[in-house]
Amino acid sequence: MKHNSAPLVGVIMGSQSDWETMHHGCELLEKLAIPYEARIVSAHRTPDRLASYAKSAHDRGLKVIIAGAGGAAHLPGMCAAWTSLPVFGVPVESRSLKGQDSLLSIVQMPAGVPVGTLAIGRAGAVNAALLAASVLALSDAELAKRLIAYRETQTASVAEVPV
Ligand code: RP5
Repeated sequence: MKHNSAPLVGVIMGSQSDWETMHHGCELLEKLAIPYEARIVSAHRTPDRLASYAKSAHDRGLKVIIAGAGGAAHLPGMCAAWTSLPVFGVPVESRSLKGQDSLLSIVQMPAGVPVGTLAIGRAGAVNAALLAASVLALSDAELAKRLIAYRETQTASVAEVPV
């Protein structure tokens, strides 16, 4: 992690294989100078690690959790079951069902335990980071400026004429 300050965003994923997707969000958090941590936490293979991560997240100073998983993607939902911090879920594209299984596993939470579900794959990872930034920017004026600048740069980078 490039930032020395305590992490504000926890980026968790079910497997090392999810990093290929989740690193896109982490790169954006770094670009916006948001302190974060990235951890492998599996709802199925390391359930105790998940419980302890989610239950301690608030007291450790995290403000937002981004959880990415594929297939039977229970990580975001089970994380949300253990914490009342905002949880954004990123459906990782699975080999067999192209991430539709991941999406449906994450999005259909029962009323009372919310997960903000993003798009499948890289777009979801990037937008989860941007949503985390928006949440943090509500109480951080400097970050709000960086977020606006990011959007302005993005707008300016779109050519009018295709080549
Ligand atoms: C899920 O199973 C992970 O989130 C990952 O997307 C998927 C496959 O995991 P690996 O078999 O690649 O470790 O738990």
